[in-house]
Amino acid sequence: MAEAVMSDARERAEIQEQLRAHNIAVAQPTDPPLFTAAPVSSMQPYHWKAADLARLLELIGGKLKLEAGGMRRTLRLANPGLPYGTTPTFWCSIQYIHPGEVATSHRHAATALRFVMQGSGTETTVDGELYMMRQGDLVLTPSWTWHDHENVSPTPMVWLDVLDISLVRALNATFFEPLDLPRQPVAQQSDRSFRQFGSGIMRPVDAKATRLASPVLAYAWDRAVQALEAASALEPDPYDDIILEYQNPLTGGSALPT
Ligand code: GTQ
Ligand code: FE2
Repeated sequence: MAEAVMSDARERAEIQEQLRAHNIAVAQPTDPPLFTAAPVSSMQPYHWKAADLARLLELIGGKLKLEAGGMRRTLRLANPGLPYGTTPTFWCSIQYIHPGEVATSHRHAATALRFVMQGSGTETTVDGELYMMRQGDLVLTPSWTWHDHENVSPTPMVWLDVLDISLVRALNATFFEPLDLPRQPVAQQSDRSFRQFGSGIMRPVDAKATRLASPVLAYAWDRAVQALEAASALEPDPYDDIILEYQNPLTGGSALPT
């Protein structure tokens, strides 16, 4: 409200009292403003320290079964200022998977991305395309794509999951479907999208965007490092130094729409 105290404040309070039974309200002097000059969030800065995360990952890795957590074993990074999520749009979780374990197949409206933090050798299948995840890789699971993970390496693997579930929840657009098989059939050649687009400088002549998300499911770390090393010889930005972003090779835009 523009004026701090409304001259009809007493009448407003009385009317509000009458309206309450009908689930109707009138603006009150004490209401938080409907519109703010810029976005306001109760989200708080918070630093989750690597040493704590490592210890807590070993704790859940040793004690928590995969099954009880919906076939995923994760630490969820809960922002202390929010009722839900790491940010108003994202949930970040760190996933721990033992050798031989299968995080079974499902799909959801929420889009996910994963950064492999530790270990190499988990097979992820996304909509029939199999990819072997290695440390440092970025792997995308666009909205409503089937996905499952199996650690076929001899050591545990850890990765960061970032899902836009806070956003999807705010839009009341949550959908989820489990597959009736632990792993989906592998329908296509492995690494197909990476073989098509992974060079980053060339693409198939007839390639057309069929969805908002990038057609590339896996952005390999060795390619990302090559790009960064090449760029490191350039004049640095005074604020960002050398900074590159993962792109949708068909549009040049963001790898994921959200
Ligand atoms: O790996 O599919 O951290 O569906 C949260 C939800 C991971 C996953 C999470 C998920 C997944
Ligand atoms: Fe998932």
